[in-house]
Amino acid sequence: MNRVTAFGWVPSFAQGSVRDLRVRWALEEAGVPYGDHLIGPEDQASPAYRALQPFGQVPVYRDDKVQMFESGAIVLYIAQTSDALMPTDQAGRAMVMTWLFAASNSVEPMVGELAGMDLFHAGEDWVAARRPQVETMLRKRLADLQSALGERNWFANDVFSAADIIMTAVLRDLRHTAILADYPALAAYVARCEGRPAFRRALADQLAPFRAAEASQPELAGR
Ligand SMILES: N[C@@H](CCC(=O)N[C@@H](CS)C(=O)NCC(=O)O)C(=O)O
Repeated sequence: MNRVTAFGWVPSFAQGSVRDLRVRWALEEAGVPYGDHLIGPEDQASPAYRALQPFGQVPVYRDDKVQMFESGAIVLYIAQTSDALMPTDQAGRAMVMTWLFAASNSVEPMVGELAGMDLFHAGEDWVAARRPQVETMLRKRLADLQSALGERNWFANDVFSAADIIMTAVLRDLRHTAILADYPALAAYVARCEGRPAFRRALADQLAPFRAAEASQPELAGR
């Protein structure tokens, strides 16, 4: 059985953003059955888990051939086994890899810096000084990204691919802000991706254990 590690519970700000979502979504799009292995802080710290994921993070992915960490690499690996996520021609595959790395390396660092300030350091003095600069740089990057998308529906080859999984996951990390509304083509793109049945199933499967944990431990709800 293919297996993905995920957390048994996370605080509400992280629910729907934990990176096992990317892998679940890729597997759903590819039609690959899988199970999840839910972990908590003790597992994260254990030598056995560190042997699988050196930083104690999720996701880890295992199937009968490979054992991997890093969500982008895992999604790329799954894509290489499924033409639902990557075309078969070399030029098309190169474009998927290009946009997947663009999401991770050219968009995510700015989104991550902004989200990190908002979610972990809100109200701190240094954030008041730094956040406007980060938002300005991010908005420039989003404007360029929107121009690059142009009239197309999807980033690589104008066909849904693994690149759209990573790009959407990155852009969704702005949903605590109204920024994306200023880039209507990107907002519509994210909505289009979130409307895919595979995304909905993946999200529901990530959230289900959180709801179960909150039902059995009501003190967790709303945290
Ligand atoms: N670059 C890694 C990052 C993984 C990551 O940041 N995972 C987070 C959840 S989204 C995590 O496990 N955080 C807990 C921690 O760092 O202790 C990937 O994409 O897989």
